[in-house]
Amino acid sequence: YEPDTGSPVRVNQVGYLTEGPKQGTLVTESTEALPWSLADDSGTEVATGTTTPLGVDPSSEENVHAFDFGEFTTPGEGYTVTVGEETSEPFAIGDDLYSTLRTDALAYFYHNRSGIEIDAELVGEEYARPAGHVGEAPNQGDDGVTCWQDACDYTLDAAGGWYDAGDHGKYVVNGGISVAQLLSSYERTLTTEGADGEPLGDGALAVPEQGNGVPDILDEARWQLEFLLSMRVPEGEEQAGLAHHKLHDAAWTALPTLPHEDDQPRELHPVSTAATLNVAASAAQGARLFAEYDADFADQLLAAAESSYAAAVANPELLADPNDGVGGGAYSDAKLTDEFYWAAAELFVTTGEDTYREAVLGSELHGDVEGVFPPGGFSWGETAALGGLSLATVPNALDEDELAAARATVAEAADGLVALAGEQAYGVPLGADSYVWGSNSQVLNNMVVLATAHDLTGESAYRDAVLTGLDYLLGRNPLNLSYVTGHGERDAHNQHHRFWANQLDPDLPNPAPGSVAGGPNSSLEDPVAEDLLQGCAPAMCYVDDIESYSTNEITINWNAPLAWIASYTDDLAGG
Ligand code: 9MR
Repeated sequence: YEPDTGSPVRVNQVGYLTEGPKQGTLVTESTEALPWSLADDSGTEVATGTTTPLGVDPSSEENVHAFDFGEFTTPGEGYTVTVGEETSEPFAIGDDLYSTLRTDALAYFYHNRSGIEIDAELVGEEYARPAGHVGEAPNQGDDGVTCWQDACDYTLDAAGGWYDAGDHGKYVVNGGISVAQLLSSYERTLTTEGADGEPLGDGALAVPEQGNGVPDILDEARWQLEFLLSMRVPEGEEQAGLAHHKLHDAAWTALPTLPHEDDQPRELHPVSTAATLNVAASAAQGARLFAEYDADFADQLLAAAESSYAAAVANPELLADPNDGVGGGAYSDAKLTDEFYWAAAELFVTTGEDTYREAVLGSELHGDVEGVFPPGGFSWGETAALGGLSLATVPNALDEDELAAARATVAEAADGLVALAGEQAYGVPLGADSYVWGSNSQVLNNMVVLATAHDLTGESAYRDAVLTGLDYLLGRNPLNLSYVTGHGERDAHNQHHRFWANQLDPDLPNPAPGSVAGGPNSSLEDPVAEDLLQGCAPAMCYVDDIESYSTNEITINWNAPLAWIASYTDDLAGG
């Protein structure tokens, strides 16, 4: 299998901000510097320079050069870079390049709601579909779900929430980080000068709650927060206060299967400390953001956060079984210091209470830069960063020195990531050894750390590393591919999804615009990847095939940081 990588001249296929860095990568056998030429859409040469040979890039195992046209600052569309006989994909230079990406990335969540009809008036005929898992045959409803293997004798009403990904499972551990990152996208607009709340506000997004006086991004977040609350064991039961880890089908369904066509039994899987802490953390954050709009809901969130946290402290080692992966992902996680840190931090920011202060300051992670911000990126299983970022950005009861230290931790982590990105031929803040399942979200989460450092300090090096990270995701990469559907000339559009399955059934749509693929995964963890990608260089272990779930799935916890970053980038440009 030889991937079609198109032109060896690699650029961000969406475009470069007028005053931002503008770099590309050339794949060539040559070890000598080569002349490059930038042309506008009429083909007129507008800038020239020479490439910088970089040698063999470990992420692609190819010989590459970099080129830099950052000094060119004339907005326009249809620019191309040519080296010798080879010409890049076209791209724009300008400031209003990323507002559509923000809206599209956020639309992903409504599209993937469970328990509600997806309305043609909001998404268009192509993407409209009946409600899933509301108990209409052949569906079972998530409103009266019972425990797997009869492990409990109660039922839960766990309707609603978002489907995880290509499958129809609903998982608390990646549900928590996803909703937290939407909440943070919004919270950033309250705490950061120059961040614009309007594109997230009431009427800004295509959601059914438009016009209710609440910012649409909070409406979207609430859809998931209500689900997370509903995954808690009922009052009066022995395990009350703890949250079930996940709810999903008894067996994996075939592709394609629309949500309302799923005929599998739906089952609640056991409680876990990690799930309980995800509820605690995200509900604590939600409580402070909803206070202004719905005090009762905010109170309910805070009470749930506090009792969940207490239940987790009392039951600190209830781990999800790594082998519980039939019909749904396992999402098992054996290290919970980070979830404890995150939940304590959010509760502290919201309440200022000493218990949480002590838990934060006393955590072995507090002040441990790489512990809180792993250089390979934070994720659903490494969540301390979410707490670290909130402590540094949201007004809270830390004293001046403690706050300065929390901020310094973010800056120090970002310094490491700037250096890391600077070492990569493709400018991406991810090392060649870090291409794991969902690598694009590891990149995005590193970009969130960088962007936050930029928000806090105004240092342009942080901003530049965010933007070169975006370049990587949108086409300046070894596969010459934009990993975001509908954005860029050569885009990923066959991601693993049970409804957006055009590759298998021409009557079904491709993924909606703004869906980010998991990305290269050097571990080859599905049959298609194993078959096609043996021996691949890390950043080339990817195939845009619907069956390659380990390289090409889409999920809420990958689209959430995309939405955060699109929002940051659009604000940066004043868009
Ligand atoms: O994102 C998850 C990744 O970190 C794990 O390595 C992988 C294997 O356990 O699972 C990923 O999550 C998938 C989940 O298990 C099932 N639904 C789709 C998720 C994204 O691929």
